[in-house]
Amino acid sequence: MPDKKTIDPAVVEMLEKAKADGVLTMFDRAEATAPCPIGHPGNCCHVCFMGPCRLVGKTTVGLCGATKETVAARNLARAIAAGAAAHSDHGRDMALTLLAAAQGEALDYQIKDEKKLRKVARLLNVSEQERTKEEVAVDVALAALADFTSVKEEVAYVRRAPPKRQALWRRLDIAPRGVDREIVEVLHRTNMGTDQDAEHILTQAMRCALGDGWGGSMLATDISDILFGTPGPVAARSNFGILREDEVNIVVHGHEPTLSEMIVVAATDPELIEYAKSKGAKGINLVGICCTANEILMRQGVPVVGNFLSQELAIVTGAVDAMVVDIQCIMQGIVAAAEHYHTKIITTSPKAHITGATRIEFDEHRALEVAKEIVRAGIDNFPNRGGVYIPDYVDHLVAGFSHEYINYMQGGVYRESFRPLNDNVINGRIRGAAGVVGCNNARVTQDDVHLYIIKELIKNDVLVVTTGCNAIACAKQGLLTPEVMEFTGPGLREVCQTIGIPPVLHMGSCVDNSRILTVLAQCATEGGLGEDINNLPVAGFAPEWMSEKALSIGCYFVASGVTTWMGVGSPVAGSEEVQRIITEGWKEKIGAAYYFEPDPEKAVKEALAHIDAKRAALKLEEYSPTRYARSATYLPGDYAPFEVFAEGRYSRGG
Ligand code: MSK
Repeated sequence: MPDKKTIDPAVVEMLEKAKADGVLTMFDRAEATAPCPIGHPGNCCHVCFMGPCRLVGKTTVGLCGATKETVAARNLARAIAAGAAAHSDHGRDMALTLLAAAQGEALDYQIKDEKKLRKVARLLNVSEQERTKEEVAVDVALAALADFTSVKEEVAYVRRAPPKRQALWRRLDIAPRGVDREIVEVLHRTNMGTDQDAEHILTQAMRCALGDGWGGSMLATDISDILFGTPGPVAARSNFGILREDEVNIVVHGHEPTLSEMIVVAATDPELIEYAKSKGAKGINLVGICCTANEILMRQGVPVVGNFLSQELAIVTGAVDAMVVDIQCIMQGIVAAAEHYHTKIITTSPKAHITGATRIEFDEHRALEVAKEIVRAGIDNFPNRGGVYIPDYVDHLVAGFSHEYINYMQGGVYRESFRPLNDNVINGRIRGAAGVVGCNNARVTQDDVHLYIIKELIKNDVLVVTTGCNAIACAKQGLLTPEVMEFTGPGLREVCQTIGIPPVLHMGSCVDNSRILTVLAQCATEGGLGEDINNLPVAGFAPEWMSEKALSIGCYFVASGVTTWMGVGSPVAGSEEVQRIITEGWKEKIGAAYYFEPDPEKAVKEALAHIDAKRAALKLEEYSPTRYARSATYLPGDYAPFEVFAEGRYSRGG
C-alpha cells in the first residue's frame, strides 16, 4: 500500500469525515484486500471450467498444457477487447442518438456543429453537397453503424492515419475491420484451445485496440462534437469546494454526454430553479465526476468535483442530493456510502443497473423530460439533508482543447495549421510532446504519480495533452491554467505564452484519446517531423491506470506508433516472453513499445531518452534546457489577462 492515500488535501479531509461517519470507501477496501499475487501478474487462467489454473511455483502450465506466455497473452488480449467493447458501445449509442435526432425522433437534440458533420461525412464517404444537414446526419449515422459491424472492410478512419502507418498496418494484417469483428475474434481466439501462440494472440489484440482508437472511440468523439459542439477553451472550476451548501447539488458521473447535456438544460430551467427555491434551496448546482464531467466541462464549463477515487467521498459531504450515473467507472460502493446520508443514487442506462439504487431510465426520444424528472428528484431530496461538510478547496482551469481548436489557435480561421507547433519542436523550444491520460488506482497515492510525471515533463519542455481522470488531477492542481509557467521549462513556456495556452492541454474524456491520435497524424504529415507517428518525439503515459479501457487505449497508442508507459504494475509480469513481445518485439514490428513501469522516475527518464532519440533520428537540433532560458522570462503575474486564475494549486475558497 502507498504511504499516503492521496495528495489532494480536500480528499484527506473527506477521508477523515468518512472515518468519523463510519463509511468504508475504496481507500479502506484497498487496505483490507491485497491484489491476488497470481492473477495480478497474469498467471491465472480461467478460460475453461477445469481451473482456474494458477501457474505458480512448480506449476508452469495449465491442465491443457497452456504455458505462462499463452495465459498472460490471453488475459491481456481479453482485457483489451473488453476495454474496446466499452468505448465502442458508447460510440454506437452516440450514432444511434444522431440517427434518432436526424430522423426527428429525438427532438431535444440538434446538430450543433454542422461544419464537423460535413467533415465527418466526407471522411465516411457520405455525400454532403446540396443536402440538408439532417439528410447528411442520417447517412453519417448509418455509415458509422455499418463501420462498427464491418466484417471484411477496414474501418473508414484508418484513412486518417499517416499513409506510412496505414501501409504498415495492412502489411501486418492489423488494419482493423469493424470493432465488433475484432472483439469477437479476440474472444474466439482466446477461448479454450484455439490460438496458443502469445505473439499471434497479441497481434490480434493490437488490431482490436486499433478498431477502438481509430473506430469506436473516434466515432464517439466525432458524433458527440456533431451533436453537442466541438470543444474550444472554456474556463471552469474543480474540487469539492464547488459543491454548494445552500443549493441543490446534482452530480453526474460516468461517461456518456447524451443525458448529462440534457441535465445541463434542465438544471437551468427557470421553472425547476423556482421549484428548488420552493424547497428552501437558492438554486441548482450541477457538477460532474469522471468522464461525464469531462464531457460537459469542456463544452459547457460545468465544474468538476473530482476523479475516479473521489466518487464515494462526494457523497460523504452530505451535500449531494442526487448522483446520476450512466456507464463505466461507477463503483457499486456508492450505494452503500449513500445509505449513510440522504443522497439518491439514480441509475439511468438500460445497460447499467445497481442493486439498491433509484432507477430513472434514460430514453433519448424524450431526453429532456427524463432529465427534468431526474433534476426534480434531486430537488425533492434537498429537504432530507442532514449535516453537511464541504472541504473549501477550489481550483480554476481551462479545458476544451479539441484537435480543431489546436489547429485554429496556431493561425486563426484562414491560416490554421500545425506548422508553428512542428516548427517549435524542430527548433527545440519544445523538446517533444506527451499524452498523459487515464484513471486513478487505489494501489497508489491518488494523483501523485499523475502530477509527478506531468510536472517533470513540462519542466523538461515537453508539451502535455491530457484526458480522463488525469485531466481532473491536473485541474485540481491548477495545472490547466496558463499561470503554471513556474513549473514549465523556458522553451515550452515561451511557446505557451505566445499562443496563450497552458503547458498541459485538456483534450477531454477517455474516448477523446482519439483526438490525440488525429493530432499526432497531422503532426506527422505536416512536414519536418518524419512521415509516420512513430517518427515523432512523443510518448504516452497512463500513470495510475486501472481500467481495461486504459489497456485498450495504451495498446492503440502503441499500435499507432507511440511508445507508452503504463504505471502501477504489469498485468503480464508473470511472463518474461510476453513482456519481451510487447516491448522489444513490438518496437521492431510496429515501431513502438508498450511498457509497464511502476517507478515514475524511471518512466520519465526513459521517455525523455526516447524523445531525444527520436529527435536525433530526425536530425533535429539537439535539445538544450538553457537555449531559450533568456527569451522566456515571463512568470506568473507578469501578464494580466489570466490573473483571475492566479490562486491555483489546491487554493482555498471558491
Ligand atoms: S473515467 S476509465 S477512471 S480515466 Fe473515464 Fe477515469 Fe479511467 Fe474511468
